[in-house]
Amino acid sequence: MPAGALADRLASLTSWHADWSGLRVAVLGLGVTGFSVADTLVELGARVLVVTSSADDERSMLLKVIGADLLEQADLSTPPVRLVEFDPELIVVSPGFPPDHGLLAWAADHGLAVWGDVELAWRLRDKMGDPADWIMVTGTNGKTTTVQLTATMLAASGLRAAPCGNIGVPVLDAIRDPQGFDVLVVELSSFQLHWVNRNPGGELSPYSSVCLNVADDHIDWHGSIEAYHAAKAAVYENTRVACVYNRADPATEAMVRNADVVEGARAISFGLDIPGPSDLGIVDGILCDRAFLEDRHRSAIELTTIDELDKAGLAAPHIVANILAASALARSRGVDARVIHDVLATFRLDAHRIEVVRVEGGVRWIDDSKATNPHAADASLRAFESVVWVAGGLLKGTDVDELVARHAARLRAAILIGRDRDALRAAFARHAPDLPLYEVEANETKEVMPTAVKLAGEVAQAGDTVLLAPAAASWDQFTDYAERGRLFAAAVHEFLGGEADDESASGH
Ligand code: UMA
Repeated sequence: MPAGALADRLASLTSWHADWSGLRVAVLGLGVTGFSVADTLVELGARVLVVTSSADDERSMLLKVIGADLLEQADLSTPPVRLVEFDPELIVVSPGFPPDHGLLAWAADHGLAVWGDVELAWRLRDKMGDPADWIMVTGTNGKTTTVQLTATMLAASGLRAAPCGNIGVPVLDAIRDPQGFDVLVVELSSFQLHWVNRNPGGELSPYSSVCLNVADDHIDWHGSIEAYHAAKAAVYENTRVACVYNRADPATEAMVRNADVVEGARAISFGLDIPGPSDLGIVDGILCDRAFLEDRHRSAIELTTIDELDKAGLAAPHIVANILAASALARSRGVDARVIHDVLATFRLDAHRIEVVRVEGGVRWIDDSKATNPHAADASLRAFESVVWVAGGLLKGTDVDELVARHAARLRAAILIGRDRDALRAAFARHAPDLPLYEVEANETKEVMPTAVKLAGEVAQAGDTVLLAPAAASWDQFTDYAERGRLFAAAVHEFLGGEADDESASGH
């Protein structure tokens, strides 16, 4: 097909009911995303070749069953002959592929269109009839908690709502769900946002959107902090109703200011201080909405109180910020303040997010394995006064110097695990040369946590918190942050023996 005709065809593919038949699509990656893309496109009648450096047996087998082809080759730095011969008309890329990947460079050289799975899902969102509204959530930290809170609030108000995206459920699975939804709350990573709004016909237009915060993360993938910020900013483009931003993080406000939004969309801020009109915030320990009510210049609606959140283990400042953001999103879609109040009374954080593992002899053992970058570890450290800090892993190009400088005074000791420890060691030498610093040399995954916990247990004193908040990704030593957290908790119980003497303690 001539290039112009192909471009026209791709631009016209904006519906499940369009003609996708025979379209030759190379799908990059065979994780949850790649499989959902291949499965969808085969159902639509496209010809699909999945290209991946590795594939698990089950997905490879399922691909055969559905009728897609698989090209598995460890080194994909240059395009395999079979891919070139397949002569794809479109590439759909999984989020894990960095933009400078050899296959993407090849696609760019040949003028091939590249879509992410999120763009494909957007184009196909009318499968079950009236498309769901999309509420889009990004940010360096707090995405998953905010997405879960928002979806729970929407569902509690009677809407058919589901969380999806980076949270672990590909958006394509959500849009193909036979029951259909009124609202999808879509968690978007910077990897996914990098690929949106690049192709005619595929521009996303969220109902409401939020970037919770931006701090250094994934710089190795994006190539620079500027590119990472630019990807995050895309969340606000074409928003229809509310662009929610963090007034403590001016970068998020700037993103809203610079975004091209639909006429009538409002900018709504959240923060832990007193809210102005069009804001959500806190007055005398009461979480208030001054955005979604008639008389917002003179009054406010109460959502809940810090005391009530404390009872539910939700009072750490960064969690309160997530709650305000989620409330803004839910309120933008008409959820009653009373419903939000009731959801917050029973909501519980997921595992490995400032989770209390044990309180014994006055020492709290906390698993915040989900703190996979310095910004998350910063929020975590702020919630405690005297800390034995277990840190380290893969730093992904981020800078830990400021983090160490800021929190050195609250540390009793630090215990380093993981690969990228030079930067941490150097930061401690600069900012806390007298702090006891222990290094866990264990190479075996199962040795790491027992050694770290033993060192922590020996140095911790009554009143201290032993905090696993690594400021780093886990993949050098563990399958993921969940495994890292589980092994930490298991080591704590093993080290302390017996039953907890105070299970009721709250984390912060
Ligand atoms: N692959 C290659 N070459 C590469 C990279 C990957 O061949 O250079 C192949 C792998 O061999 C494998 C597949 O691609 O076959 C994996 O694809 P993927 O890494 O995109 O992972 P998925 O299983 O599709 O999961 C992705 C997200 N993963 C990443 O962004 C790395 C999941 O987020 C997300 O839940 C899922 O899509 C559904 O949307 C995970 C994550 O770690 C939880 N996200 C990062 C974060 O939250 O910080 C961004």
